Amino acid sequence: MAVSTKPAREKVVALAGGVGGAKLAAGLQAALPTGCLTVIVNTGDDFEHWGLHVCPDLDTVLYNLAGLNNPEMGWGRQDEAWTVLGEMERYGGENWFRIGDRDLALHLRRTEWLRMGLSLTEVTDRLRRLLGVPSAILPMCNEAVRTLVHTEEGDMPFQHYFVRRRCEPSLVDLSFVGAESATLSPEVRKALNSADLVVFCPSNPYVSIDPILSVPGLRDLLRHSKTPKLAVSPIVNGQALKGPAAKMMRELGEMSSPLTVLDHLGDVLDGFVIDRADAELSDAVILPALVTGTIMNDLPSKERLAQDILAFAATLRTAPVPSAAD
Ligand code: FO1
Repeated sequence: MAVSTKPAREKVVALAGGVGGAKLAAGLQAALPTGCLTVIVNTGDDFEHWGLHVCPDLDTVLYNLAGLNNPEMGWGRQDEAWTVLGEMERYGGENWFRIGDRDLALHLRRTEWLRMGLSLTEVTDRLRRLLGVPSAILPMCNEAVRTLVHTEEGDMPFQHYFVRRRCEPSLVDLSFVGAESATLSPEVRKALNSADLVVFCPSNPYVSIDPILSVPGLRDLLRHSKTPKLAVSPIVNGQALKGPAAKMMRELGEMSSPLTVLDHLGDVLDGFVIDRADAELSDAVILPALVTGTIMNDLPSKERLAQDILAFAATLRTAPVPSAAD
């Protein structure tokens, strides 16, 4: 009889932004029994383009968990075609944000369902079922929360800063417009309340994780929960695994280091995962630390990191609770 290497049916919630978050989510999905993973995804990057409701991080997670992601670009669909983008250029349509033909079908359907009155949570669940994804994917909330980037050149909506301006303008601050009126959806609340482990994926702390934590009640729920919560550093050897996190840290006057990530998120964490390249920092990590390989190039490396994280979390559960005198 074959012996399963998959762990017991513990429920894991992953908090994720785009590419780095989606990679670890795929590893967790592979490492866990079917249906045990819920991914709560940043929607601060969402915007309207060509009249369509675009949710870049939700789609990056969706495509990764469906095995349909484009590994070269990091975002969008594999085997993509660009006929519509070319035709849009012919008609003077905006072409700085590239929506491929296959991806376009998803955007049309999502926009149609939202206009019919479905919530973003319901639409996302329909899409993931249609793509055969066994894990739950939840937007951080149903209301519009939009990341606004304050730069030395003025304020910019997130995608204008990130894609149109290639993150070139120097960052001054960020705000999450609409966050004060957002609410915890019943699905997000239930997932967090019933989780056996919460994993902060190696996503940008400022523009992927902070918007999620900006949903009123979410940070407090995590802070007061007894469930182990750990984060994987998106900074390795002073560089971001992907995207502008290291540049942003420097522009905000911080060191581009895993310790800056820890400092930023530490109040909600019980453990921290850093790469072997940063092993010498482990003594400076004030929480229980796991030093392991965090670079994910293929499914085996994603699944290996997920297994390391699950084993580390088990040690956090059995560790004696420090007394106030410690
Ligand atoms: N990122 C780019 O750098 N250029 C693009 O043209 C682009 C198009 C795009 C279309 C659909 C989608 O879901 C994502 C897309 N992204 C693109 C990625 C995305 O905007 C960013 O990676 C995230 O918002 C940051 O996580």
